[in-house]
Amino acid sequence: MKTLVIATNNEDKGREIARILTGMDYEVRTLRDYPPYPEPEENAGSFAGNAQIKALAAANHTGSLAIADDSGLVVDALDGAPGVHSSRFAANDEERNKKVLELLLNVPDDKRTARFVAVAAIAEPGKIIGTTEGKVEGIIAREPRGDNGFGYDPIFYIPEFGRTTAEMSAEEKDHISHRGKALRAAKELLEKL
Ligand code: ITT
Repeated sequence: MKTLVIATNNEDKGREIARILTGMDYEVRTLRDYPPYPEPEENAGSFAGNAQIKALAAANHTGSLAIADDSGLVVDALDGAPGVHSSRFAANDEERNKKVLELLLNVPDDKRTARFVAVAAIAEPGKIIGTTEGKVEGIIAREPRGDNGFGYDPIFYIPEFGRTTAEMSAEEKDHISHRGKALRAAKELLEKL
């Protein structure tokens, strides 16, 4: 059986990726199986570029096929921030959510549009095999709600569902999420290899 390495250091993300990729003909591993892992710098300035950097670094380090996801929250009223800087926008998830809510304090409901974006990249040593993208549209809530998920989920409200993504079950979120969409497309690519 071929090995597929999930290239993330974010355990919440890793869990979502492993869940969405289940049922494939690959032995799924993580970077924790290959210590010590020298993390590459994510300096491409785009989700696709960063996903490719991470996938390629992991494939080169492990000698196996690797899949990485670069993702983030894009807020229209903040000119796309936090965007590719989503994981570094403040010290921790709670502070990051607080910062977005404070920046949007005087922004009316109809201008609070945002989306989660994920790009998945698949690489083998020395070569990018493909990239796929997924998005989910929502608005930034007025206060955090819900305990599921991670990151910005408590402030990402989807009007159609009347809930934040932190108020959804894992299965519900996978079904509609940016990561679910990008990874299901990546799964199709992997199945053709
Ligand atoms: P790796 O680079 O090791 O994969 P990371 O957390 O640094 O881990 P990213 O650079 O892709 O990953 O940053 C993604 C950030 O965007 C993540 O830390 C969250 O703050 C946010 N984010 C991404 N997907 C999310 C989701 O499904 N729900 C909530 N927040 C999310």
